[in-house]
This record gives sequence, structure tokens and C-alpha cells, in this order.
Amino acid sequence: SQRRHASKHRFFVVELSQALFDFVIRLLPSQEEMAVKEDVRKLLERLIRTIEPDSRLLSFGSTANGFSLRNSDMDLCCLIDSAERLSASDMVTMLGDLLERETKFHVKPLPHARIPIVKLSLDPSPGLPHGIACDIGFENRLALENTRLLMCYAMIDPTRVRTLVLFLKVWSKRRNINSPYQGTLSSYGYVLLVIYFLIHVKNPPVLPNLQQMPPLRPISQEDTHIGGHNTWFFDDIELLRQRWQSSNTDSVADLLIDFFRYYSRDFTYNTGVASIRGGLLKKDSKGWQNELAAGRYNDSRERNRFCIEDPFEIDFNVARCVTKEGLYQIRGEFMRASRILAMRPRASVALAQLCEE
Ligand code: 3AT
Ligand code: MG
Repeated sequence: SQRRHASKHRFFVVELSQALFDFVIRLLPSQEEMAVKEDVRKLLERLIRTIEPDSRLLSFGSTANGFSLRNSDMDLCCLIDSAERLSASDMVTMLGDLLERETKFHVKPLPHARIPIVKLSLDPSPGLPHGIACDIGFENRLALENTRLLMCYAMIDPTRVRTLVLFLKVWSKRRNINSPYQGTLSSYGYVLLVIYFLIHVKNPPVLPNLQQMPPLRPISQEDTHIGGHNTWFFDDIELLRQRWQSSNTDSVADLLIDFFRYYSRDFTYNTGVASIRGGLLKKDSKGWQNELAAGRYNDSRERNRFCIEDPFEIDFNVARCVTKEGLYQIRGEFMRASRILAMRPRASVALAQLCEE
């Protein structure tokens, strides 16, 4: 009976892995969508250069890190190479005016936001059935680097990493736990949870820790720091592929099952900090306690319910938007997913149930 049990489990896992690949492939952006987005980026870059001739407009976030789904929004970052440049909020105001005059985009400049951005959107049209949504920010070099880091992790093991991440993005959106503005976690946060799990929880690890590998040649401070943050990581993925091979042979389905089990049962939400750079850290050691209410506004308490360290801005909690209720909801979803998978239904049923809206 134990043999029957094991073989039933193997069948479930093989079928579920195949179903996950098929599910994710259907949600990838088409060539056409990517081409349209690239055209939009070039058009916007041309327009911005009429204000700042020495500027470049670069993609970051999902359009640039290999984790994009159909109709995902575009995150763009404008870098200005000249010494005397306008402030981000002035750029936002000027660019907002210009785009309003010269394009068909709906334009919403937010010059006074913590990170000033221009929000753009295009209504759906026959050629673009879902329209386009796009944010343009300025000088956000850390976001460009963390995008590159995630892209490198995706390239090390494209099949397993991308399938897991893309599935969890869809799942979290369909289950309504992917809205930082409503107290739950951003896509970026979920991606960090997956990478943390693959580097530090799985044994043997599925991914190496790119931020802790020895550099190939000596590196200088200036080359590796942005605004005081160490952004160095091993990024020669071709070489890495020749030298490093994971001995973990789990299938995507095995990893997904373990991921949900780990975050529903084992992760120490009250005291732990998930750090892809440093492994499981303590809230105490980062000054991110949530037990002691800090002052009468309980401010730090609400910020540190759930702690995920940013890979470069290590004093920044990527999950600080997650509220008590939001965390309760997220953990409830991890448990629900574990329960569904533990019953080993047919793979198509499992995916339909997991992503039920
Ligand atoms: P979607 O496809 O848009 O859901 P995404 O991969 O584009 O997912 P986000 O929109 O959450 O992910 O984030 C886009 C980028 O913005 C990722 C990262 O470079 C930066 N970013 C987002 N949230 C944070 C954060 N809390 N801290 C630091 N950087 C962030
Ligand atoms: Mg995005």
C-alpha cells in the first residue's frame, strides 16, 4: 500500500508539472504585445529627449525580468546622463504636460509622491484589446538593478523558476492577495519569496546565492554601490551555468507543493525576515520588531507584520504595506492551496480550484 501511495503521488506530481507548464505558457505575452510595448517605449523616449536630450528610458519590472504575463503593465525608468538635471518632480510635471499635448495617452502626473512618477494609459482598441498601462519614474537605479538580479535568477533555471513565479503571480492576483494598496503583497514581494525559498529553504538548493558568490576579479566600491547600497552580484550567467549545477531534481509541482507548505506551516512570520541575500534573518536584529508597539501610533507595528528584505536596500521591508488583516488573508491562501494540493485531485481540477476567482 505504501508503494501504491508513492506511485499515486508520482503520477500526481508529473501530471501537475505538465499542467503548470501548459497553464503558464498560455498566459505569456504574445510577440505582438511585446513589440507594441517596445514601440511605446521608443516613442516615449523620443518625446522625453525633447526635454532632456541626454536621457534614456529603460524598462524594469516584469517587462524586463522575464516574469511578465499577458497585459501586464509597463514600468519605465528615465535616466538622465547630464550633470545638471531637473529634479524628478519637475521632470514629472514637464513630461506630464508634454505627453498631454502630444499623445493620446491618459496622463496623470504625480510629482509629489514618495517616488514621483507619471502614470499613463491607453484605452483598449482593436489592435490593443487590453490597452496599456505604464508608469514612468526617474533615476530609480536600484529598481533597474533588482530587475537585473531577478532576471539572472530566472536565467539560471528558466523552466522551474519562471513557471513557479508566473504561476504564483497569477494565483495571487486571482485570489486577490496581490494589492499593496489594500494591505497585501506586490508581485515583487512574491518573486522574492520564491527566490528565497529556492536558495535558502530547499535542500539541496535550486538556486545559488548570486550576492554571496566570490567575484571573478577584484571590484571597487564605486562600481558596486548605488546611493550607499551594495548592488554587486555575480551576473556572468553563462559562466555560472558551466560551473554550477543544482543537484536538486525536484519537479515544478514538487516545488510548488513545498512552497505552499513552507509558507503555510514553517515560515516564522512573527520573528523571521526572508532575505534572499542573507537567508532567514531575525526581525530583532534588523530593528523590525512588531511585538512592541512603537509609540502610540503603532506605526512600526503595522509596517513589520510580514518582513521581506529588499536585496539591495537592506533597511527596506518590501512587505511593509502588508497589514494584519492582509497577512491573515495571505496565510489563509497559502493554507488553502496546501489543502487543495494535499487531496491530489486531477491536475486540471487542482489548477482550476487554486486559481478560482
Ligand atoms: P506585475 O506584472 O506588474 O504584477 P512586476 O514584476 O512588474 O509585476 P511590480 O509591479 O510589483 O512587479 O514591481 C515592479 C518593479 O518595481 C519591481 C521592482 O524593481 C520595483 N519594486 C516594486 N515594488 C517594490 C518595493 N516594494 N520595493 C522595491 N522595489 C520595488
Ligand atoms: Mg509591473
